[in-house]
Amino acid sequence: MHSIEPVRVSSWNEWDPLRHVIVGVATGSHVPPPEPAVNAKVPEDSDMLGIHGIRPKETIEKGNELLDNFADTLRHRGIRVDRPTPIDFSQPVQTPDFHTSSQFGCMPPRDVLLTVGSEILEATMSYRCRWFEYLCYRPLLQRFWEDDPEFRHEAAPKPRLTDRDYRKDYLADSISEEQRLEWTARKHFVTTEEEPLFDAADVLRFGRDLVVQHGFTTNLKGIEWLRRHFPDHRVHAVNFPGDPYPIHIDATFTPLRPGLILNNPKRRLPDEQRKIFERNNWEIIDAAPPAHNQPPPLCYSSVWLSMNILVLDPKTVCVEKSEVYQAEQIDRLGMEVVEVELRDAYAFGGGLHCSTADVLREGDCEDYFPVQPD
Ligand code: DAV
Repeated sequence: MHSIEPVRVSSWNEWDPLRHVIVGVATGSHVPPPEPAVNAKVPEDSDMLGIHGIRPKETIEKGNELLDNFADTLRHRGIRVDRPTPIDFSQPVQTPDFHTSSQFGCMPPRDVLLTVGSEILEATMSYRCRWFEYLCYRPLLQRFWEDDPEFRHEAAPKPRLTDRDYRKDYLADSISEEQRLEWTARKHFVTTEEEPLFDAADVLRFGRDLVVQHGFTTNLKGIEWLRRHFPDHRVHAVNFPGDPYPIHIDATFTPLRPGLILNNPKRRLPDEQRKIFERNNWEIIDAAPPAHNQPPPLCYSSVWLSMNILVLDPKTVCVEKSEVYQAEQIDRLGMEVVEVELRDAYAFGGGLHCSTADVLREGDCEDYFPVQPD
């Protein structure tokens, strides 16, 4: 069922009042088979090593229950919520260039869809198992396109994802954490510069400025592609030494409101890259520690999903219910905390920010960084 009110697409940043959002679905989610980029993200001691296939039924049911409740919480606050249509993720991905025997899921729309103003851009993605994930969002995007004459539905060039896209040294059976930290600190990531690659969840929107993480899922050509695609924006590449598995910026760097950003204290933004924030009087503070020392079972993401929060407006933030330290910190910063239980859905692809994608936030494109670096 869709409501009578026509859809309008517009969102320029991560904090203006949220009016319409997509919340992901756990149905049919798979642990994908091994492939170079996925292997690089799975820790040595992970319970996901050596298994793939559809995720256990009871975990999918629980995940969907939590995602449905999250959607209801947002609706009760007057936010319109849409959901994707899962495809059959047990199907292989076969292109002229590669084959992988099954897919991933559509719980984290943030990874795939980048909303910038009246545009929603489908990311290239950089995992083979996620090549067709955009199809889950096409029913919604087609409807938005019918409704909103200003809406620009865009898709980045689909990548080839041949073996040339991935560094061979990341295929080793065993790579020490020390080695990983050394590699990631010098930006030796699993993806090469064969062709532009980016996941939408590596991008943060700050009005006229886009801040993009260079890491496993986004390469420099992907960032350059975004720069050319958004000529009216300033696009800044950032990286976060200290993260042995750098995928997606949203458990590392979390803007809360104009002038204030949480940074993962284990993955600090390098001094040189802080200048643009400092010169414009933005404060970057350490995020509170996670409440857990382990991610839940069969989860790709780290315990730092604690800071993967969803800002509803500059005074209101959704925080995962068990993340008590993160909630305390938000409270101390003078913002209202909306508790949302989602931990048992983390395994499907992330937390509160990952599992959503903006359709409409109030407000216009503003310049938050009038003083640019030299
Ligand atoms: O810390 O594992 C998770 C980000 C998911 N979108 C991490 C990053």
